[in-house]
Amino acid sequence: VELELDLRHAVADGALSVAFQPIVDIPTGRPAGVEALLRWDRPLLGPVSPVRFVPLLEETGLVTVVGMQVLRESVAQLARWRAEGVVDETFFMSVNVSPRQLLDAGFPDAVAQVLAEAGVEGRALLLEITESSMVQEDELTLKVLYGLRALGCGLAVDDFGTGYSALSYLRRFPVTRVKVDRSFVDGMCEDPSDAALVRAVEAMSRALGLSVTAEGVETAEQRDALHELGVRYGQGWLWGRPEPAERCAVLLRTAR
Ligand code: G
Ligand code: G
Ligand code: NA
Ligand code: MN
Repeated sequence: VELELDLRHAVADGALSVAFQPIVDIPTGRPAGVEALLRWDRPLLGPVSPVRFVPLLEETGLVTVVGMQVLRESVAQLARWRAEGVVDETFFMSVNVSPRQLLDAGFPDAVAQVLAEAGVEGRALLLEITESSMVQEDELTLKVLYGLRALGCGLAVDDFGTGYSALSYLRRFPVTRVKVDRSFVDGMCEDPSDAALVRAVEAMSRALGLSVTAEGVETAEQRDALHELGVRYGQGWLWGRPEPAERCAVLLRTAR
């Protein structure tokens, strides 16, 4: 309860920030995009994990307001990086979207407005949705997702393989990418069944025309194993941690 109060103040004071983590094209080793990740650093008390405060944002409904702030800030950051020559037009910004945001029929229009304000095309924006957004086979969610696709935005299924994983939703929902959960990447060099799962997700995605990003890549051995399996994109500490925009930009400039 105390945390919730602090969070309300943090939101009101604009005390939440956004960190950026590179998503790398594995064959070339070059950053292809970044994921925007919300951060909350409490004065005196230090950082609070999003695993704790994102659910609070969702329960309180604050996630719709904060979600739009993250989106606006991230798209504006992409426009700045383009203007500064840090990234090119193909570089994408990936932003997390909570199930609740997808139940707002006005969300695609709001996204369109954010993009227009920054002068960024929809195809440069990737929205990460969770499997839980798709278990409720909600007409409204579907309509919103199609609205986002109509803007040119990509749709990635986050933490793929950890949720309900009804594969039929990959057919029903207009997704363009899956993000293989880091628990599978973690074990893939030791546990043959984890490697088999990553291989299967890659093959299935290829057949369906979906891109794949592997999350939580920490070692060169994991990167090489992913490369061998044909996984195109990777994200993880091997290439960079989530960092404030200025620090991330240094990494993007040097890794180009
Ligand atoms: O990397 P990290 O520990 O920061 O992220 C933990 C979780 O918080 C992830 O599942 C991530 O999807 C979620 N998260 C981070 N930023 C956002 C955000 O802006 N919106 C939503 N809805 N979830 C986020
Ligand atoms: O949205 P999502 O649940 O995918 O959020 C990504 C989470 O994974 C964030 O909490 C981020 O800090 C974390 N993360 C990113 N790269 C790595 C990594 O290489 N190792 C570990 N352990 N965590 C990572
Ligand atoms: Na994510
Ligand atoms: Mn994830």
